[in-house]
Amino acid sequence: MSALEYLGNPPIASDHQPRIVRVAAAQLGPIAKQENREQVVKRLTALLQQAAAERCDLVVYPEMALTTFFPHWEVSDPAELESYYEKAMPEGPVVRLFEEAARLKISFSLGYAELATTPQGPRHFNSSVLVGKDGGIIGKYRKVHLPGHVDIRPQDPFQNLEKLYFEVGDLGFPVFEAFGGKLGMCICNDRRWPETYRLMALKGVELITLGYNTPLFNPDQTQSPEQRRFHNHLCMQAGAYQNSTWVVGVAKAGIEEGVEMMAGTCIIAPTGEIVVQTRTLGDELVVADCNLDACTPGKRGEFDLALNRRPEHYGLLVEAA
Ligand code: CDV
Repeated sequence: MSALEYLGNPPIASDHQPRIVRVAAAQLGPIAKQENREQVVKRLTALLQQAAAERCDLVVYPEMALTTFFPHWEVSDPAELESYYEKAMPEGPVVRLFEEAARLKISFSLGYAELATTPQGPRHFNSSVLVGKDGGIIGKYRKVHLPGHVDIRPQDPFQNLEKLYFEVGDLGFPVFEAFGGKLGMCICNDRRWPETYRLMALKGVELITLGYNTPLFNPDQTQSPEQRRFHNHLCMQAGAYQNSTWVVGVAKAGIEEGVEMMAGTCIIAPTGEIVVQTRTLGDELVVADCNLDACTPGKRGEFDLALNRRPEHYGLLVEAA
């Protein structure tokens, strides 16, 4: 009996091909303010080529992978601020990343700062795209859970101005058909909220790409770096396990413009276990074969959401509390 059948699931067809996606988590070291797109795209391309040499299907890059994490700073020069956003995806040197990925027939997800031109005016989002092996965009996500503040805090060693520089994403938590399965995206602080994973799990998600830029210290919190590292993995592992999905969490690491960033890039199985993890604070690739069928025991077993969830009782529980 196979692992997929032990929970009383229907027998697996003998001609069933396991749906294995070979995933590369592409951690980035710091990106300096001075580093331009050209230079960053070179680094992304080197990781892409390494992933292709390792026969990967999908490369996952961090949140805002094209620039320094500018919400850490008050940017008073409007031209400088505008330079951090992409007005189209792809544009400029980023086109070459798309072309190289298409040439190598490798898919990727990429976080970036988006400036959308709409009839209502410019709109700013912290976004990511999932790009297919042909270089075409499969789907887009805009970060929903924006941490931080809108006011400048001169007493702090660095800022967290995401609420100032971005709007809350307006696309919900979509799930896309890819690799014979269902893929979703979320970004950084989204990983700390159970709703993020559950909303995608209700649509059957099997692999979530998740880029993050997380300082090892937070100016307004008292947690130790050890606790912050623990919480980083805790929320992603819980999200994977409780929703029977792969989670690919990819960090910006090292000291970026004086801010020490948390590394800990990892690929997490639907059991909640970390399968691979980076060891450095720089550009580094880790690879795992993610079998989407490994989501099935959980989805058909204890986390069969249709069978075992009790949403009709949750409202009553909230009122009684
Ligand atoms: N970029 C983020 O979303 N960072 C947040 C906090 C630390 C500011 C995070 O949850 O990692």
